Amino acid sequence: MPPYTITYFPVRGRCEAMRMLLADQGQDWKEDIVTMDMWMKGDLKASCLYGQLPKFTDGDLTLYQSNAILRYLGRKYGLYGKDDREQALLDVANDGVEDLRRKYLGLIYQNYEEGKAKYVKDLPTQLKPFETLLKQNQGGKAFIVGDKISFADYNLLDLLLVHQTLAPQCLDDFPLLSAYVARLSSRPKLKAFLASPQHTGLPINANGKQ
Ligand code: GTS
Repeated sequence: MPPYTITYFPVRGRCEAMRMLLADQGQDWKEDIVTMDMWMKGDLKASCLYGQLPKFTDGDLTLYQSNAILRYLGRKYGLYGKDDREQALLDVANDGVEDLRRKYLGLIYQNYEEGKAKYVKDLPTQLKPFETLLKQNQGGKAFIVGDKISFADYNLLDLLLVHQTLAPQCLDDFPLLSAYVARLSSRPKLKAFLASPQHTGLPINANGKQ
């Protein structure tokens, strides 16, 4: 039995970055899939700390909050920078990913039809900071921070992949981000995961919009 269980709805959503991290680090995990019917019964929601999923367990440790889970796995597998300075820069990057993820989720779940055109038009402004961060680290040839992959890289990669689904050309004017997506996606274990039914068989979002 793998030590980890991800309890979540049958979507990639806020869990795909942690799945990518685990797969790339050669770890197994169990999926505890919660359908909307199960969720609507209310018992599980009532038992969750913030009334929301994902829930993540590592043996007898239960965690909520997708970014806290990513950071936990980052610490556990040495994917959280080599010193205080790198950790701080990783937090800067990951908080930026969270900000854009919230905007993306707002579009998907609240404003897709009316808001998509403007969202896509404004996307270069939202993506530019990540191109800047990459450039600041070894001219963009490496990871978002430092010379080792981090929890924030998996989170950023997922965010960029979902945006490429939303707007396939969105990285065309960002050569460093384009190369970064290609480079990370071709890491052997990550590549195998991204091609597997575990990834391809799940919708990105729960309402069918992407
Ligand atoms: N800050 C939380 C995190 O990062 O884990 C947000 C979690 C969240 O919004 N969960 C949603 C949920 O449980 C599902 S999803 O948006 O992540 O897909 N919704 C059901 C509910 O009853 O609130």
